Amino acid sequence: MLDANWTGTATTPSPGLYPHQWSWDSAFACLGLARCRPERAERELAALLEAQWAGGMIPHTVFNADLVRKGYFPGPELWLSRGRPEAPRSVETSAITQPPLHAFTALRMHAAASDGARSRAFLCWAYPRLVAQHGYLARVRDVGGEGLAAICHPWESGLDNGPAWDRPLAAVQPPPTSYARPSVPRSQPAGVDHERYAWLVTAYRDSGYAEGHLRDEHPFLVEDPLFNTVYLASTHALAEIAALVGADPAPHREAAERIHAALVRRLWDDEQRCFYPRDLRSGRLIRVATIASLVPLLDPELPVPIGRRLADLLLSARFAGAAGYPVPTCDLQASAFDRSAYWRGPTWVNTNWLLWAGARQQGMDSIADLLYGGTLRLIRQSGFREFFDPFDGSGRGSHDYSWTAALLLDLMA
Ligand code: 9WN
Repeated sequence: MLDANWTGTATTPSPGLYPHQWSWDSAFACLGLARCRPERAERELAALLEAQWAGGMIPHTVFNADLVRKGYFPGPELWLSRGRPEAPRSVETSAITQPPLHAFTALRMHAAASDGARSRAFLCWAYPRLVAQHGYLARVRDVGGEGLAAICHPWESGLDNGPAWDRPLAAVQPPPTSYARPSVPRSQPAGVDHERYAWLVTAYRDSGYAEGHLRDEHPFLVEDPLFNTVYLASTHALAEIAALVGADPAPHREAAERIHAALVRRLWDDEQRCFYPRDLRSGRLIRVATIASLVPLLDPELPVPIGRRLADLLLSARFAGAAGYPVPTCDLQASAFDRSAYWRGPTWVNTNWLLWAGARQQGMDSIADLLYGGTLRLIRQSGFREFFDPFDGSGRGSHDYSWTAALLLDLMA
């Protein structure tokens, strides 16, 4: 299936619904391809890094020129990257990013490589590009000033219509005539506010994708625990890659220390015993427990008492404890929970994988086993679906979804 989804430069997330290259989908695909198709994994990560913008931003979508007419929205006509001096010349891309899992993935690819010399040469090529990606996040996205990277659009979180974005998105008020709904019908996500999504893009685009616009005017700016934990894990990986390619790991270690400290200081709510996103426009935490609240398990420096509280929350009746097919992406007891609505409740394999890697990181073996077994059971029962009902495990969304298959390969390696 992954071979069938290969375009020659990337693994499409799902051939019909998502025909282009996506940033974090490619990272997940590479984790799965690392052992069985190592050269292809390098080609895939290289294709993404070649689409990097001059300031270091890795776009969340790289459009396949042969397929743009297939009608995926948001296509290149929304972003208008072509001809922009800071955008790549060879391909059209989006102008926002996604969770920066790439340095983490590159290190795992190297660890799995049987041809050490080729793999090291790839790391030498990728390292300065990954450094530039992290430099962009530190320079442009640390609007809060304490080390975390802010996202400027729900699409950047990877969890597009997650309930944590409801409140900050409601504060975004597009002018009535700003945008016409696309005529192309989309099966997912259900219930998304396409007007607001598109308006956020056009407001940013009309500023010339200006860094100052993001900092001073952009109406949606949030520090998310999933995005920042992935950023932290990749920063640790960058230190290890630096040592492998003969560069200085010290600045990456310092950056990781700063991100870790800010993650706990700014996003951990000790009273509610939960990580929450922080809305930089209101200055407040967004107190909806979602799967993103649990991802900081991937922080190797997580204080032990916080790790225990996250484990309790994960196993409670709010998440794994009352779902036959864990882990639901939203607190089962939250009013926003919806068992079939994309990122508002269903179980996804990539978030299960992040929690599985986090549980292993914390030495929580029984939780890692639960996530491993539960994920295999879902796929055995329902196939390589995009997402799954957390109560009966039935498949939802598209078929032949790449990261579901790729992460199964990694789990079983
Ligand atoms: C917008 C490709 C992507 C994933 C995201 C998922 C969905 C796009 C969409 O599909 O987002 O980027 O059209 O809804 O939410 O996580 O990367 O699989």
